[in-house]
Amino acid sequence: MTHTDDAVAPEQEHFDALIADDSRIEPRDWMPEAYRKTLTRQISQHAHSEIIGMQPEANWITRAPSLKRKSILMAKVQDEAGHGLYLYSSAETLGTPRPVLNDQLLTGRAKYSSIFNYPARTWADMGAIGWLVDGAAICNQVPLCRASYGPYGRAMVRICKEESFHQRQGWEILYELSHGTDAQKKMAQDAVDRFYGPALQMFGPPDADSPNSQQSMAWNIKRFSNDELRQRFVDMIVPQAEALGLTLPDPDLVWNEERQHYDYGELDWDEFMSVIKGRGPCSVQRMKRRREAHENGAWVREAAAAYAERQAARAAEAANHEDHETETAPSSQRPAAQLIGA
Ligand code: FAQ
Repeated sequence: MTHTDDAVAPEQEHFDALIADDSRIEPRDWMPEAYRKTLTRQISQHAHSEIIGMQPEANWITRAPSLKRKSILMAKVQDEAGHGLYLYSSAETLGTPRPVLNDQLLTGRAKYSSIFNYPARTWADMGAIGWLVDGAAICNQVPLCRASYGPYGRAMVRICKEESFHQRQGWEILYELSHGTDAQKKMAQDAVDRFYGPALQMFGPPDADSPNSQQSMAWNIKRFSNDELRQRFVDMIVPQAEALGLTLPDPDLVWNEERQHYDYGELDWDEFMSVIKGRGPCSVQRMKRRREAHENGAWVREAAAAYAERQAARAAEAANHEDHETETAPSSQRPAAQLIGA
């Protein structure tokens, strides 16, 4: 079917009406190619972030200070793997198979969150990651539960519930340390000092330098701009830092009575750009580890594929056998549907 230039195709009209109505787009609905592409990009990069994001914390599983801490951290890292899987599944419903998405990550064509290119140096970093990184993730992701694309929004509901637990466990680690010995308090403060700026950068570049935001907001994928969410996060963590007895490393952080928000200092956007281009402190190490893990997992994928193939062959054989039996059975034993030719 062709359409004149000024006529809106009926499928586009239907899509626009769903968006205007704040309804959901589902995988079988028609959608503009640019919408599909933007979602595939955002959801898959989010999935890659969850998978790469397992590394800084996984490094601390063997060094956790107690059995209880070890099992909590292990559960958290497993949750991140689960988030990656829901998100890859959600991205696949848009038509790009997972091996292709994975290849985009392994060949460096797809991004993952800047935050995971920073090292986790001490046990207190597990606290700072939980409190600040998961805290920023929640701030950013709660609005995504209402994303216009159904499978993404639904995946985010479950992810956000788990992220809330993650943030609480980070807070609790920092609380214990900040109320412990002088050395423990110093370790907690040092972790917060290192993670504060990078956590604020997780929300993406300032609005004026965010090429995707406007269109993503018009499509009800993003509900708030990068700066709006960053501000919400700063307003949330200032009183939390006070409750922890820790400070945030920003001399320009001050309550603005007029705006009813905290003002905060300029972030290092040159560093951010350098990190997202693959030049972060741990970028090379993170990608190397991911490629190794992928190679080491080849036998699992092969075994799973062989098993699925065998199951499918067995199912086909059983179906053939059943057809043969029903065809040769006396009519009194054949299923009713077959007798009436349905
Ligand atoms: N890092 O135009 P915008 C987590 C890229 S999960 C790297 O503003 P957009 C859980 C952006 O992709 C954390 N790249 O882009 C956890 C774009 O490049 P492209 C991940 C970034 O998409 C906790 C370019 O810059 N969360 O933490 C970043 O409208 C603990 C221009 O930017 C999500 O992915 C960045 N920080 O907004 C796991 C949430 N920011 O693709 C383990 C879903 C921007 O055109 C342990 N995603 N870029 O080449 C989003 O909400 C959005 O995609 C934004 C970026 C807000 C991240």
